[in-house]
Amino acid sequence: TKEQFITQFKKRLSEKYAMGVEDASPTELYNTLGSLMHSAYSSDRHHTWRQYLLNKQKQAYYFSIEFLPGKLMASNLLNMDWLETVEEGLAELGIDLADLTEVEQDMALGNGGLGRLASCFMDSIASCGLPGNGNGIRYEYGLFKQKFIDGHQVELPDDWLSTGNVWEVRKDSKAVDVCFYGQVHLEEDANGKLKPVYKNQQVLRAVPYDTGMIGYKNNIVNNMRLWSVEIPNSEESKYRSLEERRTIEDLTAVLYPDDSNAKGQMTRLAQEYFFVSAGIQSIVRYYHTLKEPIHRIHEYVAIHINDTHPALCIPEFMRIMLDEEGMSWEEAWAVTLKVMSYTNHTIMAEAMEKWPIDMLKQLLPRIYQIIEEIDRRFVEETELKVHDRSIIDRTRIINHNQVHMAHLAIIGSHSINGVAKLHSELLKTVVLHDFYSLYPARFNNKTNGIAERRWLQLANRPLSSVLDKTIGTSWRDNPEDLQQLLNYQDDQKVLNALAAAKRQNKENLAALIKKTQDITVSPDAIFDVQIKRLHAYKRQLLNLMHIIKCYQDIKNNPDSEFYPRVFIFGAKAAPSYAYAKTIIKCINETANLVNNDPDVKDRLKIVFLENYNVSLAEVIIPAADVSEQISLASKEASGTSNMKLMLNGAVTIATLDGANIEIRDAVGEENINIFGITEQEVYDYYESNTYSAVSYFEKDPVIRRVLEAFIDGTIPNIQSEGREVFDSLIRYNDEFFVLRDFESYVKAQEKITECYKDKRKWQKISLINIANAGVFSADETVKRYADDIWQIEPVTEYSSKKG
Ligand code: H2P
Repeated sequence: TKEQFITQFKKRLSEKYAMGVEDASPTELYNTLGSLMHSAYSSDRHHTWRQYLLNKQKQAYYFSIEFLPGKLMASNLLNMDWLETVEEGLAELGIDLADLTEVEQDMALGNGGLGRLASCFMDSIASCGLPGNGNGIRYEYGLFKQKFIDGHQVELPDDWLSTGNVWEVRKDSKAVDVCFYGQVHLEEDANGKLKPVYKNQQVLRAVPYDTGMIGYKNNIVNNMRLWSVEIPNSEESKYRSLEERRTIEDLTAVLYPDDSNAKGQMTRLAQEYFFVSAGIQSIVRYYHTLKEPIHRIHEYVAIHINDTHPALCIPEFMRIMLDEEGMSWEEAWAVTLKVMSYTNHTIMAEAMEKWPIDMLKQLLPRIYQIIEEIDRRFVEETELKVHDRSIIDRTRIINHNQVHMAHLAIIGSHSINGVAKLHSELLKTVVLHDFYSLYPARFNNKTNGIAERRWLQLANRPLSSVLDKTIGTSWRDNPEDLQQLLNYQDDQKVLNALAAAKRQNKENLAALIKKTQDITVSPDAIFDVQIKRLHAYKRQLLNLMHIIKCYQDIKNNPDSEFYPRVFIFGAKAAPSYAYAKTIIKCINETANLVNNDPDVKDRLKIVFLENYNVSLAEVIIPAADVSEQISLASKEASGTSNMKLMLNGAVTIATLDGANIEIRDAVGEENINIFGITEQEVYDYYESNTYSAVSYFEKDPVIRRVLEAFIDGTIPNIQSEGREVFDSLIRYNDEFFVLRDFESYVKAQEKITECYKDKRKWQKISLINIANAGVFSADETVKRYADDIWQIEPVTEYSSKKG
């Protein structure tokens, strides 16, 4: 109860800081609340773990190089069912919970959709009562903090642990050794079995930090285990200087070390092996406590390889089965295949990791031997199956002096899934077609989903309360119940209430924009939002070109009618991705020009919010009117901001790409704005080689005028950047068909403005989007993973067994 909470809170504050509420700072109050919550859910964590153990329940382990949970306090409170009590209790003490949650630093151990998906899955897995855990790296520094200086992106370190982390628990007793380098050869042991003998290995200690993943009001607390590197006591004397020690500690210092040089690449590869090896060792150690024979491990353990970064799970698991558990190759391979599954998240070639053989051999000699043997057997087996030998060259793991991680992941997994229907289809028909012809049964689709608790219940409380009043509260447990809102699509009272909630969120964002960027925007304007990693294929440039066109229209005809719009961007560019940084600079300089031009009369505003992250997304998304999902068809595997924005009532403008197609199917053609060429047309262009960007430049005066603004001084301070963009389109033939889609994009944008003017029509479309977003709940997605891929089952009768 509220009273109990107040008593406990004061007691804890006094014990921890010897203070009363009046004297405590927000940080001290935050830590007090965090520690109180931590003690409360730790017993559930213990019970959950015991229950899995007693039931010998099969568990899934989600291996991911990225996790992007954002802040945990509010979402933990919600899931513990403490939110209202704590809010009210604190209010009684004169404390605003929002001031405390502000204190928490975003846990940003990821850079985009991939890591955020992993965290949505953690929330959903626990909320569905499923036995599933995360396994990753505890980076000392999260994704860089983005600053804009003179319009350029500057990267500052994200020292997120500097203020402590109330959620994690260091588990020294669960540390394991991970070995690198050295030499290895195989020797026969007394039983005639070949065993590896190592020399000169570097031994490092992997220490786990566990964070409870709390299920929604179900007392289930799973685990996200993140590994940190240390020098083992036995090795201390080898690293005497601070510098030597630092090189070791660097292993888990940063996410995505700069891999433009060999040292950075080596660190990256070492990171991948580090968390894979530590994770698998701890899984196998736990398995032994079940006292089941090792050849049945697949009945108790499922390991998921999230993108290619953890693909070394396959040879590492083989190593342990062969060298430590004494299995034959055939036995070990049979269980490995049953344990492993792999998700592909992109068709962009750059993300299909390949490692030079020499590097792998040097860093991980035994693992390389195992990969060689997997490859040799794959070739041998495939030769018997296929007539066309070229297929072997295209699919084998080791080729042209490189190790292909995606090939390794596919060959060693029983399931390979894409993340939206179109994406999974393209994997089968184009990108991984050869593999599909070899292993058709392994391929399947699992369309991404989002944790609607965070993205609606927590992020958008005004809308949540309208929903409660209109359709009751069942949607909070079962997002599909949002469908009931469809009964109110012509109810002006409900439409008004939804519009008022949107207004409140827009005012909130406008205040944030004023505070952080000192730009005044009017909540009466259309808030048009594009938030995602900065990447050429995601085409922030197409958005910018449209903005420039709007600006030029206003300049040519200052008194013409122009419906006010605020274009809002949030995006980080990878530090070594020069072109993405160029686009940032161009957007920022255009913003400077447009926002300060008196002719514009505030009808057009551009806001590029610095340091886009989960917390910022939680403010932007509820306030959005328009959701920009404008990647070149075929290139965006799924997208998840598209789902979050729709859920919050934004109307989508989209190409037929990724999950946009499924959003269209859910809301109907009339309630989404589709434009641009299809994936088939994209492939036709590739095949016929007939795309000519310059012809659009020559034919279309609007395109010409917009592009000239990049190089003729119209947009100041972008002499080199403007030229670079211009050249990418005209000299290098516009890799992502921006000019091809420009005209239809502009038309779709004009349609949006017309529609927005008709308030009632817009509100109805917005309602239809909210009502149909339930199908994108990550709860449903993880249930499909659980049933089809991992074969894990929810805890049964947990509460009754508890205690
Ligand atoms: C990626 C894909 C997205 C997908 C996401 C999760 C790699 O994320 O590109 O299309 O939705 O994984 O599966 P992102 O681009 O946001 O970094």
